[in-house]
Amino acid sequence: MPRDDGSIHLSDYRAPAWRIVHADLEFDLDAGATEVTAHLRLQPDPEQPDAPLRLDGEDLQLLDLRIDGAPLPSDAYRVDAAGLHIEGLDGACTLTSRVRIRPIANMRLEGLYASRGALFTQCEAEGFRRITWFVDRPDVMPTWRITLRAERAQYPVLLANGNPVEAGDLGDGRHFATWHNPHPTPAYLFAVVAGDFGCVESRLARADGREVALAVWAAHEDVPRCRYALGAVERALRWDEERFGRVYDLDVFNVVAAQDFTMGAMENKGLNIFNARYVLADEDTATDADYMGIESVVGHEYFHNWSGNRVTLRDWFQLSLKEGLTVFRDQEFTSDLHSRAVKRIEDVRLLRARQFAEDAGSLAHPVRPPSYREINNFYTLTIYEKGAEIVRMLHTLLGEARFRVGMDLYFARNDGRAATVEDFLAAHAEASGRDLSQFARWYAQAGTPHVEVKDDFDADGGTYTLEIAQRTPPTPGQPDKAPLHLPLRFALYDAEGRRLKVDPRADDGSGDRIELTAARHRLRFHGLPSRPLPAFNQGFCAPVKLAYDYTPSQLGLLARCERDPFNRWDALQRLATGVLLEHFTDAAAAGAALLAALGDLIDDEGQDPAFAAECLLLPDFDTLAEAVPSIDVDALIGARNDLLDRIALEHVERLDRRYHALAAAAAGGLEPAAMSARRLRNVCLDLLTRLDPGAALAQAQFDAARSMTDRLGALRCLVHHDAPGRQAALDAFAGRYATDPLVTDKWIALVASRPHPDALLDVRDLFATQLWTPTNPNRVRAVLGSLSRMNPLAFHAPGGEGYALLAESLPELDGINPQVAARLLAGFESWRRLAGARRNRVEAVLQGLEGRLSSPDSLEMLARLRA
Ligand code: 0A1
Ligand code: ZN
Repeated sequence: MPRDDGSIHLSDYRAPAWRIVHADLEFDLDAGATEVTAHLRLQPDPEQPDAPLRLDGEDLQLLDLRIDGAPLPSDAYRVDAAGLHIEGLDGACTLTSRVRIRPIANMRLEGLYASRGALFTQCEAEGFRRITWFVDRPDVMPTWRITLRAERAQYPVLLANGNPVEAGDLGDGRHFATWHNPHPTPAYLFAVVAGDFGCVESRLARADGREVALAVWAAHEDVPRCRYALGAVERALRWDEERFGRVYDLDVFNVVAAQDFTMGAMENKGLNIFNARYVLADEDTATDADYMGIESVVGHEYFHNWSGNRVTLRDWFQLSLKEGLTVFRDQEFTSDLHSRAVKRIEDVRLLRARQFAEDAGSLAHPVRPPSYREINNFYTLTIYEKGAEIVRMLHTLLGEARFRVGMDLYFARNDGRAATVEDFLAAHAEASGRDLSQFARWYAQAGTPHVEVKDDFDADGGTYTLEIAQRTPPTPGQPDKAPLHLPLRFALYDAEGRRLKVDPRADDGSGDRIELTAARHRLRFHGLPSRPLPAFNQGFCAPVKLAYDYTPSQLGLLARCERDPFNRWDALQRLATGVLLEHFTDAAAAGAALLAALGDLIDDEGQDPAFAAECLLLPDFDTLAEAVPSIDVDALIGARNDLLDRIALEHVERLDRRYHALAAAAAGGLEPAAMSARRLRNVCLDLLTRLDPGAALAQAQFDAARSMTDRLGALRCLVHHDAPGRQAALDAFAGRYATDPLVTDKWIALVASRPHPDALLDVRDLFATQLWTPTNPNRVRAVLGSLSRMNPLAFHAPGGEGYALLAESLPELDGINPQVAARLLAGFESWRRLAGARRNRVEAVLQGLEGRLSSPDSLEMLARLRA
């Protein structure tokens, strides 16, 4: 229950006074007015015998209310803003309610809503209460029977959770379908879909010998683009059986693509609903990155069937219990199927650019927040990505075999239950015999830990000492932090880059890894012939900022000799960051070391081209902004551009040679070698276009492109480097894909992220066209998300025009879809560290929003930003 100020606290948790053991729902579907009849079998908690029944409901028109079939007189219940209250019930009973809802008027895309002539639901986190009266919390888990009735012509396909039971004709052009979900499932996983869809389908034998029918549904014209997603479901199902021993538990698994969807996708039991951008793909419309994204999101939602659905959450404070764990599982899925090194680099890039910024800004919160006002605001990078890093650390601490035993125990013990972070840690502690009580602090403490390493070498005795200190900075509401339990891998190299065998007598080193638990640790190694070169945090096994005073030449050596590919990449990122932020005393030597290392990589045909591409990409603006105490926008953007120009100038011939040499490999299809080649080729093209005002190469690639990766890569170069052919290419692209909203989003995102002050004018122009559809979250993100997150130059325009542009649109968007508006507001999360007048300008803009936003989502965000 919320406190008087509207906040909800973990420490206030109480078990539900009434449980719903079975829900039997009937829907008479119609976009204008849908009637929902709910028969709920209710059971009181014996420990709270006199508690009244309270049901959640929002925007419901109540038509009828009965207990055990008898109408409830109007003085026997009360409806207020908090819900429907019924007092005086003396025990288990069946409550039947009938309500009317209006899907067509539902712009928030929560509950039952209409999209392109079809009907969809979205119930996580608290959308089910917009469908019918219910105890809408994750620890209430009935089994379900769902009957859908609708006009056959408009809604020939009727899908719901669970297995299909019965379907038939009702006369008068109407038909019905009944579904049964035998697994105890909370309301946030409820789903129905009705519409005119086609599908691709296949059947797979499950590991337990039973068969499952898989289907991916979409609007008829999009069905040919569903094949790849179906293959991804098949791969995910097999992988979860093999790697985690998790077997699917229904006869069917359905995925449906929706063009209007707020988030990426939703793991409803047996009926996943996806944002169309994570389903639809073919060579003409999807980039390689889109394909990878689809496979990963399909995996993520599928894996939730165990981590989230079979074992669900006791309350929303435990959100990372399902999300962090499931991100870890989807990361492992991608790593097992593709390049582990490249996947790790991509994930750490995201973590550093976005999660570290979140953890250092006004919106910082622990992976398990102690309180919230609007849970929708906590679907964050901290809950998802940092949550996954915590699970990854556990995996590192325990090792794959013991981790798997712990996971098996967790699933076995909590199957059909609503679990907590404590249940998760208890299973791992018991299976491994490890004490995880200090490790649990990771869930409670916000902020990115800083680990600082200093060393000393005593040449006489050959003794090398590492002093390791950890510290977590203050975050809102948490001024003081305690030391965390974290694994830190390390290695020592000699001056030629040979790995040194670590002295087995090292004081508390276990060879190549230590576990930090205290604020300070000292490690000592004996018998070393000369001062070694240390390397730390291989594979980024702990999500920390690690400081060690490397020289440029040491980083150059590490970039060549480190055994761990992630750390080779990281050495170059450190070198580049040091050059960009002028950290090195010998700036010339640092620049030269970086250029030499990158030159070698461009030429190195033995290396995975995708890895080389990752090394050539400098740390992005957000990552750099996170590495400095005060954000001087112009200086960061300027330094990045200068260095990119230098790299291009220095290596123009190499880049050109490699670009052409990769052409044959890049002409392939979706095989890894072809994807890798296209990745490096497009990075080369971007650097080369910096030096070529005519952008002939980019123009040629655009004209000849056979894949979306190459077409969009070339268009990006033309647009972002202001090539003469820019407008013609944009028009050609727009014309070719005018009827495809997902591809249209891509070119809009390019326009809105063009690093030029005029991007603001272009966005304003877009607002005035039919392309601006504020009810479609993908389109809003393509325009305003790209501007605020992908275009620091225009967003941080010195006069504050970018801030104003975003802020101006928020009141209208907030009235349509509060979640979308609140997420856009988070684009201001680092405002307090902006240097110069920019900080004041954001402050003024935020102040100007006071009184103009109305949703709890946006109000909570604004309050936290301004606190
Ligand atoms: N559980 C989903 C994320 C999600 C959350 C809220 C949504 O609606 C507002 C939709 C999806 C996932 O992790 O994929
Ligand atoms: Zn998820």
